Parts: sequence; C-alpha cells; structure tokens
Amino acid sequence: MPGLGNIDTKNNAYGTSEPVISPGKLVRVGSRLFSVIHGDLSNLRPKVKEYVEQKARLCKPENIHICDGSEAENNYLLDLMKRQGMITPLRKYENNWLARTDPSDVARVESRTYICTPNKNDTIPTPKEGVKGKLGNWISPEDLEKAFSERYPGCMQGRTMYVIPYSMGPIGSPVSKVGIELTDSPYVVCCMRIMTRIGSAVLKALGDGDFVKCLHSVGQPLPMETPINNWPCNPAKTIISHIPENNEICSFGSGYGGNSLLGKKCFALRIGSFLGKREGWFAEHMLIVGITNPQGVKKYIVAAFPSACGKTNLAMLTPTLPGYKVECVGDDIAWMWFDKEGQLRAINPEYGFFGVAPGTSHKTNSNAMYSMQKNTIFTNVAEMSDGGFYWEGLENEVPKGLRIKSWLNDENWTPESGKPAAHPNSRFCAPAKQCPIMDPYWEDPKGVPISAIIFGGRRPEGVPLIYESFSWTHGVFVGASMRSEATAAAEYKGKVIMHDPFAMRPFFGYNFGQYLQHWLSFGKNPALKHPKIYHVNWFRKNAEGKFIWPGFGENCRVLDWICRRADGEPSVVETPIGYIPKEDAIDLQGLPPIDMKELLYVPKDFWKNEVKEIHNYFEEQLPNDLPAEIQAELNKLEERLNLQ
Ligand code: OXD
Ligand code: MN
Repeated sequence: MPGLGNIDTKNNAYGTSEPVISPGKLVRVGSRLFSVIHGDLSNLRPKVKEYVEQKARLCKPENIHICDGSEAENNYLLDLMKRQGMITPLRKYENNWLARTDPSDVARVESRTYICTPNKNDTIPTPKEGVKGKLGNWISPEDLEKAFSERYPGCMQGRTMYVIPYSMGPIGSPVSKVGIELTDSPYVVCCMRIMTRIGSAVLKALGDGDFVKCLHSVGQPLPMETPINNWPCNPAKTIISHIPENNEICSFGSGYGGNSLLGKKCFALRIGSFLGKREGWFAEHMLIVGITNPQGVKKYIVAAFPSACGKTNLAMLTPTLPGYKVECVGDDIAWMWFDKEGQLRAINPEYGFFGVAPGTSHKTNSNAMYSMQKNTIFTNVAEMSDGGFYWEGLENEVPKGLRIKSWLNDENWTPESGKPAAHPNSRFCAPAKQCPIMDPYWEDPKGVPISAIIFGGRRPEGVPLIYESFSWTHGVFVGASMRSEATAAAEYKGKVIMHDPFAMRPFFGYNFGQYLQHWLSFGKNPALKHPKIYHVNWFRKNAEGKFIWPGFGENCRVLDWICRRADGEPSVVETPIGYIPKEDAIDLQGLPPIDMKELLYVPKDFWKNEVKEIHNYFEEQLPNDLPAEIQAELNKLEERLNLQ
C-alpha cells in the first residue's frame, strides 16, 4: 500500500478535505460521486454494499476506504494521524503511539447513551413516580429520528468514511458475530484493529449473512477550525444510540473508547445482551481467567466488576501461591452459554485490551505491562522526555530526572502541580496476543468451561472478602444488589457508593427486570450444572482507613478457595448473607499476619442498612419489573439478619 507521499497534511488536514492515499476511483452512489480510495465497493456483498451506500449518501464523506485489516493499511493510517498531529510516537518502544484527546472527550458518556425501542418498558424498568430511572436511557424512534436528522446529514463532509468489517470472536466461528463499523476516525480504525479481528477475512466469512450495523462519526464535517489536540469531536451533540430490533448502533460526536469502538460496549454488551436474551445465552461485563493448582487441576472462573475495579489486574494476576498458574482468556467481556451437557462455557469476544492505565505497573500487573511494550495505542497518558509513557502508579518504575509532559500538554509537569499527569481514565489499547499469559484456549470457539461466577465491587466497609451464595437464584440476587464506589470510567465524580447490578448498569441492552428473568430462567432447569456464585471485595478498610487485604497477586488465594469449593471442599461457615470460608480455609502461607476475623466479619447493623438500601433501590427503580424471586431473596436475607 503506498504511503502518503508528499502530501502536506499540516496545511490541509482541517481545510476542506482530508489527505488521501491515492485519488481513488470515482463511484456514483445516487446523485453523488465518491472517491473509493481503498478496496472496491462493487466487490461487497449486496447487504453490506447497500448499508455502506445508504450511509455514504447520508453522511456525504469525500472518500470511502474499505479496510482490509493489513499491516500496510495500519501503518498508513498511523502515519496519516501522525501528520495530522492526532498521535505521536512513543519513541522508547516499537510502534507505540499516544493520542491526546480534546479534554471534553475523555470517557464514556452514559447520560447520552440510549436504547431505542417503540415501547419504553422494553428498554428500562418504569421507576416509581417522581424518581429518575438509573438503569439506562430510552429514546423513542421518533425522537431518535429527529436527533439523527440534526446530526448525520453531511456529517462526514470532506472526510474519509472507513468501512471496518469486524468479528467479535474468532473469524468464522459459530459463536462469533460480525459487525460493520463505518467511521470517519482513523483512530477508531487502528484501535478496532487491536480490539477486534477486522478486514477482508471477515467479509469473506460473513458472506450474505447478517451483521450489526454500526455508524460512527466524530461529528465535525470539514472545513473546521483546528480542533483541540487535533482531536475532532462534538461533545455538545454526542449521542450513542442502539436500535436492537434493527441490529443497529449509531454513535455521534465522541471519538473516545467505549463511545466509538463500537464492537466493545455497544455491540458485545448492549446489543449482545439483547441477542443473548433472544437466543438463550449471556453477554456479560466479565473477565475470564484460568487457574491451575500445583496438582495440575485447571478451572476457569468469570468475574464481573464495575469499570476500573481491577478486572484487568485479576484477569492477568501473577499468583503468589507457589505452584499455581493463572492464564487469561479475557479481561472485560464474556459471552457465555450452557452447552448440551449442561456445562456453562465462555468466550472472550474481543481481541485486545482497552485497559485503564493509571495504577497499572509491574508491581500491580506486570503481564499488562509486558502486553503494551509494542503495537499499542495509548490515550491521555503522560509522556516522558525519553519517549516513554507515564501515569500515576509508575513513580517507582521509571527513570529518575526526566521531564514529564502531562496529558494536558504541560511540558514540565511535576507532582507538585496537584493535578494528575495522566487522565484518571487514560487507557492502553494493546493486542491480547501480546499478553504473556494468554490461555492456550483463549481463541477456542468451543469456549472454556466455567466453574464459578464472581461478582464484586469496591466496598470500603461491611462487605467481607468473599461470600458464597446459597443457590443460583440467591446468586442472581447477589448480582442484582451489587454496589461499588464510583470510578473515572464514566462521567461520575467522587467516591459515592453506586448501585451497579451485575456491573452492567451502563450496559444493559434491555429492561433490567427482564434481564433478571433471563438469568433466573436458567436456575429452573435441573439439567444444567449451575456454577456456584460468589461475591468478593478486595477493598475493605480497617479503622485506620487501610486496606485489610493485600489484593493483586494475593487474590489467587481467594480463587484457590473458590476452586476447592467447586471440588466440594466443605470448609464453610453459614452467615445471613451466604457462606464464608472458615477462618483458616484461605491459604495464607507466606503473608504477614492478616486479621481474617475482621476481613470476613458480617456486621449485622451494616447489613440491615444494606437491605434497606437495596429495598429502596428496587422499589424506586423497578417497582413493577422486579421478579418476585428476587424480592423473595431480599425478604429472606432480611429474615436471616433479624433471626441472628
Ligand atoms: C471499560 C469500562 O472501558 O468498563 O471497560 O468502562
Ligand atoms: Mn469494562
């Protein structure tokens, strides 16, 4: 593929049109001429061609580029973005890049994320009169149509529309699903190439099959004033919308992560959960990890935590217990189903990691650090004067005496500035295959067999290190009543404890009440081997405000207990909230003394209050949609606490 030649991108990047690889072939679509600069429209299968042409007529890009997924194409796009000033190389590494965004486009925008159904109740539970629903946002087809008509016509003028065929899951596998993302952002193309399998092979595997239609625009037709940090976006008009009945996603105005890499949260979770309900499987915000004990027995576990609670760290954990091995299948999303033998199985539909950078270090997650030494795109991290990356948490792992340029372009950033060097939601986007501990079966279309399901959150108080639910139905209740301290992954501020059921609150593709029914329905089938369901909390603090549990690699001790429980170890104590390990059941060899009594303690008053909170939440958020079984579980918990 030719490079950009002598095009002076600096002068025309934000003029009337973008620089292009070649003049392309002029193709008429309707009354308009487009220059197809890469690929051939006439080679596309009818359904794909029709979708591309329809959106090209609407968005009016200057050029169309059909992505083949090749390395040459990737290099060309990286070069293009470099010349446009959108990314800069991190010269300490091989093929690592840094993008700094417009500071008003730094996270998922939950308040502007909608599911569109004719019937509001199909999308969100009807809250109590006078209460604002917090379980997703609904938009009517009419309002969405109006919003579209104010945004999409001509939105790609002067730009190139990239056509990205992508597969969630291995290309051609029966459990994989295909999407076609049309975007005017080369950053999105390069990140999608890391996060999903893209290109010609996907089109071939798709044939005449159906795909999820994904339209993305940064919402800044050319010409425009040079955007802040050369990062075009349109925060005032941002809308991320999903139309499940049409298999369609339309995202406007944001170039950032979950808003623009439409395979991830939009497809693999929101549309995925809708399809899962319809087709009898689960799309969940869960990591998948394999643990092998010293006897060589391997088990896989899935775990759901809200964003930025250490999912990536748990998925890539370096075990401190001698003789144990941990392998990673996925760090964010699991697609799961019960197979013919009644065994729960899971695949990771993604192909890369889009992890939170701050807090990641060799101390906390050396496997993530190894994964990002090459071919990685960083967003909103800081840069050191030796061309290395920097963020909070790397203080003791970087050379001393170098200058640090913050994500906000402060060339001489110091900790004394009182501002973080990297944005708290800054990210690394790295290929999964670069992780040294990827599981040998991580791309197996048969998935891996799941022995346990974990829910968890950041709970400084009252919630023990681990407890086990009494049954599948009780476990579904535990997932439904999850709460956690807010993080920077979305637009929330501060350390409030938020309800985040199943860690899916921002990602439900349909009514949460129906989602619970879906989970509960599997409990009614005795032919299924229901894995045990757990709740963990690595973040409990003592009276001095210090974490009681060391966390990180030490979490393998908790996983080890879970694996032993799956094999029938009877070492439990019954409490009102579930089973907890006997005080000496978790292997603590080699650790400094830990107050396990305090760590596993279930304070009655705290839990009575928790019951009240959960009760209020259910009553306010889903007074009509809460399944009776879940209400019954809450009542039973209350009774058990009162009996004590
Ligand atoms: C993520 C998130 O990016 O959950 O994974 O926000
Ligand atoms: Mn996530």
